Amino acid sequence: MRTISFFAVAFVMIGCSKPEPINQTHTGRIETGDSVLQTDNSLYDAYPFKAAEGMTITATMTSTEFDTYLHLIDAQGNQIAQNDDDATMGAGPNGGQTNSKIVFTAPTTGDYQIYANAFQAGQTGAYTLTITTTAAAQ
Ligand SMILES: [Ca+2]
Ligand SMILES: [Ca+2]
Repeated sequence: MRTISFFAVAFVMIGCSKPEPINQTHTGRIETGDSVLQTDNSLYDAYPFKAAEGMTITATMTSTEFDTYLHLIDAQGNQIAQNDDDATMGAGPNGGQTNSKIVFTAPTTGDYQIYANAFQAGQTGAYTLTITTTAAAQ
């Protein structure tokens, strides 16, 4: 019985090795105590997810309270995409075009993170983040 259970678990793990597309919406706050970006001391929240090679990763971040910034991080901790302002994402604080969007094709199957970040140190406030992945083209 133990042997059968072991193989059943192994099969499930193999079946999960190719991530399914996701569609996630998060509301959060950039606030004191969040992670600090080493390059400019701005604050961020990290959102881990999985993607398969060839999937399109789309992330959007909007806020009416601060200037948003998005980073896409790979499994090795390298930044592979970033965006400050995307004019299609609507108005941020004071009507400025400060909201962010990343569209990127996953280079490998594995773990990724989106950093939901403020443009400058000291900026805080509420935001909405979406992360979607779409199946790789066949
Ligand atoms: Ca936070
Ligand atoms: Ca921005």
